[in-house]
Amino acid sequence: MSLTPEQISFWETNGYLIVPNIITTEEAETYRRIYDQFLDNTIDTGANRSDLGAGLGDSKARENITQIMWPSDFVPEVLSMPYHQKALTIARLLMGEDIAMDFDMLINKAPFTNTPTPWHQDAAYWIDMPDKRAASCWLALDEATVDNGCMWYVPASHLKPVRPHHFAGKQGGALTCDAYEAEGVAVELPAGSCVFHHGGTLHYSRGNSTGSQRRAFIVNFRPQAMIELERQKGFDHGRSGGATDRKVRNEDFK
Ligand SMILES: O=C(O)CCC(=O)C(=O)O
Repeated sequence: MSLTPEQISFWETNGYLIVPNIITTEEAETYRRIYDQFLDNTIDTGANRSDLGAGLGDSKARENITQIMWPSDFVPEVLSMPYHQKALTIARLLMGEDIAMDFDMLINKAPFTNTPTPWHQDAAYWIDMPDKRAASCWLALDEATVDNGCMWYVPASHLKPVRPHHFAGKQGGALTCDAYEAEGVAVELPAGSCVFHHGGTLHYSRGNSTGSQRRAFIVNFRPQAMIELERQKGFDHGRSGGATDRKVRNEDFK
């Protein structure tokens, strides 16, 4: 994998970057097979599975937005498969050789669940870290469209302070802040393509109003030293306690 200077400059300026075809069509099929074993609970993820859209929708599905933390803890083979390997290579090209995987997660929008992921910046979920380099790679395993919930980004928002966040629902769950589609750009992707976004980049997705799944496999990267700092402070992105890492962290923002 390699990136052009233009791609790196786009990332630095806009806080996101599309990488087409990070995996092949055949590989995407393999990932979808694994993914469906998570969705139908053949692979039981216990407290690592939760509803990111709790209190935000009223779909008949098990969750409004299915979120499964740390799939690679349940299927460690994925760590040596092409997606994690190539995404790490790209993350290092974007941010430096000291970058490592912090965590991975699955976010699925089941058919007709119609629940937007509220506008937020990932940094709002995390403890404050002296080194702010961080990127998530969002891989589409189904074609991602505006109607089934592709990602939207506010370009260059990673260069500005994190906006104040609050819980989107009445009883916790997802965080959100004030932001609007008019500020953003929609990133539609074919299956097998991905988009990287910086930890400070504002993003959101509409609900899935279509009759098929919108499966996304996300891997997050940051400097190894910052991962070690997080773990020292007991912060592991729900590895040990499900979704309990979800807190409003505005007080941490400097
Ligand atoms: O898949 C989504 O709708 C949201 C994903 C997201 O917020 C993220 O990857 O940080």
